[in-house]
Amino acid sequence: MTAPHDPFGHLHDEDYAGAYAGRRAGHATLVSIAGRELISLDGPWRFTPDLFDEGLRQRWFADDESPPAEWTVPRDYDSTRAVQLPVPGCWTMARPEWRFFEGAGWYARDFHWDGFMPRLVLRVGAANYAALVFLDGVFIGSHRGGSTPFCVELTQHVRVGRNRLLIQVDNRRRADRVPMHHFDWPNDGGLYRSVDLLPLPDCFIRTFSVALVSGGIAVSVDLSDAVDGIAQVEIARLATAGLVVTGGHGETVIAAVPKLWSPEQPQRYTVTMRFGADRVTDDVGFRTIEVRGTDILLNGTSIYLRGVCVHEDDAILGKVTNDADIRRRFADAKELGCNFLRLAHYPHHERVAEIADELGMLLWAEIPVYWAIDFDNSETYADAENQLLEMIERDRNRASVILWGVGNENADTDARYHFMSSLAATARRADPSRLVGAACLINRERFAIEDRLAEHLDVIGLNEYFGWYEPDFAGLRQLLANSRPDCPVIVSEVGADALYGHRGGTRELFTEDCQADIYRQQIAIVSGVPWLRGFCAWLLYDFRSERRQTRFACGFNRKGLITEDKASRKLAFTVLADWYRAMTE
Ligand code: GCB
Repeated sequence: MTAPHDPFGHLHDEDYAGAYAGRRAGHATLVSIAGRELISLDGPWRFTPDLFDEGLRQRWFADDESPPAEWTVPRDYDSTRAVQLPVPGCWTMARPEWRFFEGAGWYARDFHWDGFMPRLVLRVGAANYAALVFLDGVFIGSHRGGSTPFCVELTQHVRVGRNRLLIQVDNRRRADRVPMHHFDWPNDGGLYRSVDLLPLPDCFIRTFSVALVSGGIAVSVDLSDAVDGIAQVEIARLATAGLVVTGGHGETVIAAVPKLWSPEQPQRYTVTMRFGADRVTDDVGFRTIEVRGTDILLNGTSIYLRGVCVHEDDAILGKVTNDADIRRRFADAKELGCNFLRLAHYPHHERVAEIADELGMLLWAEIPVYWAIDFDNSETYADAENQLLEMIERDRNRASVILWGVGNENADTDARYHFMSSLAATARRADPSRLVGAACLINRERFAIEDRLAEHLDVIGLNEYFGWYEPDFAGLRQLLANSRPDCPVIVSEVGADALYGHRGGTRELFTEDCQADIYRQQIAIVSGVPWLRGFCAWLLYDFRSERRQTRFACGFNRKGLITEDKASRKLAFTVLADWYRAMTE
């Protein structure tokens, strides 16, 4: 005899989440969308906030959608009555009462599938922070990491006709996450990048890469299944080749001499890869990036990185961005005289690197190994490494990306050393064609740019706030005099807060005058230091930060050179623009 159903069982079940910890999507399940026909699931979804995790405790995802008149037991969830929210979107920006909601949110929508292709994959552009996917009541897969895409295959469960998709997104800040619970940007929740279906043939191209190496262009392909065959590669106007695929993987070097991509001449070639019934295509630039001694060489020529950092933040849309917003970002950076952007502090939208390829801008892309990550925790490491590999997998064909950043301002402990040197080794193994860097802290005892991690990096990032957090510039002079780096150093952050329109003396904190003067003094001290190969202002736009609550900040980090509405430039913008312009004259 089976035990009668206990309607109160879920109230006492604290292991309710265990069943959904597996089937984890990650870098190995990511499918390239380059040039593919996608079925967009963007638009209105039905949203229900779930502060107490009732959705998992009570298995909301298993409910049918019968009308209340047909319910036989009471329910706490009715997706047909939920609030309509746009995807991409952040629930934190949708309603004032959800602004600080940190918990689970359920997104639901139907889609129609007519079965015109044998396989179907769901791709989520980004869900902050963790996600669980359910199709018609069946748990399909999970993901963690708030800024990288993931794919789960629906083929086994999708029906021809109507299907109901539920995605639970959980944005709780936690000590073991990446980033952990303490960071200097907003914690938006939601499906804030596009969600798509990928109709695919029986065997499909999962990923492919193309990169300039000595001797030609290295091409590789990975298929969905461990089959043998020949993939065809075409680099328009340059070369075609057959690629022998064994066990689902193929790689070769094609002898070819492409015109090089650079910020001045962002030359790209259309690369097409075919295998069986599948085809992907992408516009790819070819360039080399390397370090020699303390120099950075782009296409063999020494380059100084005239940079600015930027967050992916909008005072109205939150973490959501779009082409117009991205293009404005690049237009502002170009007017500042930049050839380089640091994408702080997590992977930005994939369109950023695509548009940077098109417009000619160099990028530093990083994962949120930020401040005091749980460096001793192997699960945290696995999460960070997966985010790194997903970012590399997504953007590996982007010429604009020259550096993978593996962390920011992490105290030099043994645990951090092991954690981050492993990340650096992983980045190098996964992608030998780019530089690896991190924004480091300085050795405060010897007051020098020294970090044990440096031996694993190509470039040291130096975050320094002399003039602001450390008012005396003598410290900066001393630091530079004490340091003998044997690899290039980039000032990866420098700046000061200023409220737009607040004017005063050059020592009056939070005035535009003070911010501008700090840049003037910084420039006078750092210019001419031979091993400093770049300067990255913190940062292009003011951004939301609940850590900042003075009368000047009002919930914003005001170190932008431009206001949070991306409209008004502060005095410091011109100071930096003049310096960058003088460098190129
Ligand atoms: C830093 C952090 C950055 C902060 C910035 C600040 O060093 O890397 O994320 O926002 O300082 O404004 O204090």
